[in-house]
Amino acid sequence: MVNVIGLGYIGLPTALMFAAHGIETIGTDVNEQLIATLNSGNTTFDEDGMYDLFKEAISNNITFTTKYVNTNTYVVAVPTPYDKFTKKVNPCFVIEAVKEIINICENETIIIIESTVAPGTIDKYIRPIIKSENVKTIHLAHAPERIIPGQMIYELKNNSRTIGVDDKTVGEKVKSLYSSFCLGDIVVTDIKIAEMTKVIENTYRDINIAFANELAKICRFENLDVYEIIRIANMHPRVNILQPGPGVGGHCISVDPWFLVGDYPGLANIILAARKINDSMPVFVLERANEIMKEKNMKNVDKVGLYGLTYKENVDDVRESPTLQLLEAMQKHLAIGLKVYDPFIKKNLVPNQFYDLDTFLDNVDFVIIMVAHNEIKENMDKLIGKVVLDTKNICNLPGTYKL
Ligand code: SAJ
Repeated sequence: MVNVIGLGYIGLPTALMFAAHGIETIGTDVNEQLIATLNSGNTTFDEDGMYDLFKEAISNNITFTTKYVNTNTYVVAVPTPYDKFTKKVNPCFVIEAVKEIINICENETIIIIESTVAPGTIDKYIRPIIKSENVKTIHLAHAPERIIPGQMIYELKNNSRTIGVDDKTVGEKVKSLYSSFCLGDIVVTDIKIAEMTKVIENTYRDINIAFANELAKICRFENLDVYEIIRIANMHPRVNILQPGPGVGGHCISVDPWFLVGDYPGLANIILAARKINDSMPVFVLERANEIMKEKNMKNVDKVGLYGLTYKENVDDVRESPTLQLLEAMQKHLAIGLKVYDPFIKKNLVPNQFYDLDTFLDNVDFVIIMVAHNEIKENMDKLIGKVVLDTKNICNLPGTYKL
């Protein structure tokens, strides 16, 4: 039996996968409301294929509870909150979860940590807790997730995975557990390598996005079309440039590289430069918007609207989102009255937020597309007659401004 601790974006689909593939699974979360929702037959967020997977897991008797259960295999997928000022991740919830597990688990237990942690965290914070346990034998494993929001269920099944362990036999056991649903290669290595690999995967992507963003700035200076340049360059067999955008958000790519900058100051130079470039993009959008307003002789910020609040298209996650970063930068300039709308955000998060596309558009003359949600792609005609700054290169209406 496996007890999955933490039923958020990673823990829930992982628990459902285990259960749907015949592993006896109990999902645990401290959030009573979340457990009540799951027990009432509803999922707590939406992803392609999620509901079908949920139904399969239910028919295989998955259980959801607020309590930790007595067993010998645990998967810890609790949040690792990030402090944007210190640039450090706080492993407190992982530590708490491991302590709770130690109290209740059987002898010869495996604790698999899926939560992303800074390299070295397991040695520094988790091993000492395990060592303090002198009655039971407990093994640690690190199995960092790799799934991308928007395609989580598909990637959970098809991506390859890394399993970090101290001992090969434990590695084989963990590998066989994940093989229940994972069709990709499963590499068994040691814990520190697994920690570092996870962080550098996201850092690699951050650096490559930063390159695209820097190109966008250079091309703006030269008045060249960056998208056309990237399209042509990518026809070279060994070139694959990513897309520029209004910034990098999410809890992973904009966060993990800072662990390396923090731990290896003086060595992590490209990594730091990339972070700075990506973090500068919301202000670059703001400057671009100011230029356009001057050109159009628009003085009223009240008539400007940001389309999109989430960190990327077709998800409902706003963590570290470029739009929130832009709004934060704007507050410093006391520009009040800017309108905001996102079809995925139904809760009030920011001032002047709208909940319906038509009403939002009725209230603005200048639309800044920050997120390439399908909704706006399917309703481009509604932008006719507006001034548009398209930071995602999705709008082909004549006169559209780009990054
Ligand atoms: N972005 C660009 N240009 C691009 C691609 C992305 O500006 O060409 C922006 C997005 O708009 C978004 C940010 O980057 O703001 C990150 O989005 P993403 O789709 O690249 O990645 P995430 O954060 O949703 O998921 C990443 C993935 N990591 C890698 O691709 C190396 C995923 O596989 C990880 O599981 C996830 O981080 C995680 O949880 O660590």
